[in-house]
Amino acid sequence: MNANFASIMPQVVGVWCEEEGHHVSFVTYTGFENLINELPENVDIVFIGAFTEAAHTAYALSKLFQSRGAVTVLGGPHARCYPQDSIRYFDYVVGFTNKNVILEILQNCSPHRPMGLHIAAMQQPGSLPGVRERWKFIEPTLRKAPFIKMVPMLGSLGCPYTCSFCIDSVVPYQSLDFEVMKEDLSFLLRKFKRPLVGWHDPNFGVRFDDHMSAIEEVVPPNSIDFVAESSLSLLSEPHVKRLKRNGFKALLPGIESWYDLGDKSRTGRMTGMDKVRQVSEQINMILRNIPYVQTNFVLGLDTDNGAEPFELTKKFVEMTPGAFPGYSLLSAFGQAAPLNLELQRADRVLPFPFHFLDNNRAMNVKPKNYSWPEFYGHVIDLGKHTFSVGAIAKRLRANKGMIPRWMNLVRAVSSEGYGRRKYYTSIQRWLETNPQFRSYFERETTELPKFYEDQVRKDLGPLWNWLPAGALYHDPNAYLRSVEDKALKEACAESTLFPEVNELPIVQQPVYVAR
Ligand code: B12
Ligand code: SF4
Repeated sequence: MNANFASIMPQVVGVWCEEEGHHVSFVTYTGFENLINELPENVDIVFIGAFTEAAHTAYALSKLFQSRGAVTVLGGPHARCYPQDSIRYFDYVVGFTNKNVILEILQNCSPHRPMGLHIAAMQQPGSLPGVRERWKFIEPTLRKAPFIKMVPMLGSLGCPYTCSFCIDSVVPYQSLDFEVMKEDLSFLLRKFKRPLVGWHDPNFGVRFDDHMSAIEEVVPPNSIDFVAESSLSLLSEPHVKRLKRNGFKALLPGIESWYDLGDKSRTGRMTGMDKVRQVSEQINMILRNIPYVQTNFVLGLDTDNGAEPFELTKKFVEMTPGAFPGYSLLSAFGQAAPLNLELQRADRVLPFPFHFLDNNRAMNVKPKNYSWPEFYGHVIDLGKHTFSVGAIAKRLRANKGMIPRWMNLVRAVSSEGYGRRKYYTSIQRWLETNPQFRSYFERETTELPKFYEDQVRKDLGPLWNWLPAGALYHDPNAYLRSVEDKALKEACAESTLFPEVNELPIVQQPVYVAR
């Protein structure tokens, strides 16, 4: 499936560069290719889009390309979350990106070392090239997807909700151009017998009627399959029925917690078992209309205490057998969300190497109400319950259609269900038996347990040799420091008493580029 999850923005950057007359080579790394063999030779400038879990791959690639004389640029979730670390390894690191940001870089195109330039647009772009313009980059990516071919589309940016842990909690909601969207859907109907579209909107359907009307204008009922992430507050029965009529086949609503974030699940102040009952009823209603539903939970939020939250999730799994529960461990991705400042102030963020920050392989926030072995004990127990033979069989019986059944079975018995259970069990065992491992988790040492280093080395393969020295380590409080440095500099700007303030490390506020 990995090629189906490729991001939109690298394709957009490709389009913008070509519009400026540049020759573009485009490579999507899905995790399986021999990446070094796929890299183009003789490039002047390289744009890399990376999630934090791919940061080390990106850092190694940057070093490799710089050694060949190229200028390197990092964009994407890692650049947005960890600019302070990324500027050590790239010539440019970008936040919000519009065409002007890219043009500025193309014109400047020079090495900035040892510290790169951090630049950003003031806000999310007002428009982006659609599928038709991105097609020459989408097509080779989908060739890497053997069976299912999902085309990524975007109808909106930002979100009106304010879930404290989310990167979009402070980004205003905006719709993208409905005309471009309609043109793209018509284009896809000419390209495929039955297209499959994955909406990358952070929260699909905020302007529900406008969005659906645009789809209905150009797509004959049920002739494109759609997949979307949406919040329960938007998924009332009439809305769900309209989604069904229009070919929506999979929805991924976030439940997150039984004690918090009631707004997005329309449960208001309702908590505990009452919330479980209401949400379960709603998800079962969705499942009567939409064949595939994944319900997302965040484990380890500060509102969780004791066994109860986990027991409630088990109850939910029993009462909602057709849904596939997706569990994420609470993660503080650098400067993604204001909540992370609080966590860094409380010294609760751990410096796990970026490679493990994918919401699963490491939880980089010290839980407020659990010891580490206790927390992992609950997570393992929940995994055992969710992916027990009985629960899997019940899920398959509750699902309709071959594809949902097959997907749920594969996800349960592969690296996701069984694999994570095994992985968490080994973490718990190490926590109980290896004092150095436990000390790292307790923040008593920053010396990285070999267990982690070995995995990065194995996963990076030949790129390990290009990983810059020290890149396995980062400052988990860099966001806090950048905010405090800035405040200190501003406070002392007029003062001659503190000349040393100008010697402080670079304040990582981006250079903003106008729209
Ligand atoms: C859609 C989405 C997905 C989709 C598509 C993923 C993909 N490859 O794009 C799916 C469902 C597959 C997915 C999966 C995952 N996701 Co996700 N996902 C999102 C979501 C909801 C929207 C991102 C988006 O496309 N926005 C629209 C684009 C246009 O805006 P943007 O991302 O803000 O990008 C701007 C800039 O960063 C920049 N930019 C972006 N990319 C690039 C690239 C270049 C080259 C340049 C120059 C600029 C640039 O330009 C954009 C315009 O300003 C965000 C949450 C959110 N609310 O934003 C999480 C988010 C990005 N996901 C996240 C995570 C952790 C994951 C998973 C690891 C979860 C998991 N355990 O499986 C996987 C990893 C997938 C992977 N490696 O590809 C985290 C990333 C944190 C981080 N620092 O890494 C986020 C931020 C959610 C969170 N926890 O807060 N995800
Ligand atoms: S509803 Fe989703 S996208 Fe919106 S702030 Fe909450 S988690 Fe983020």
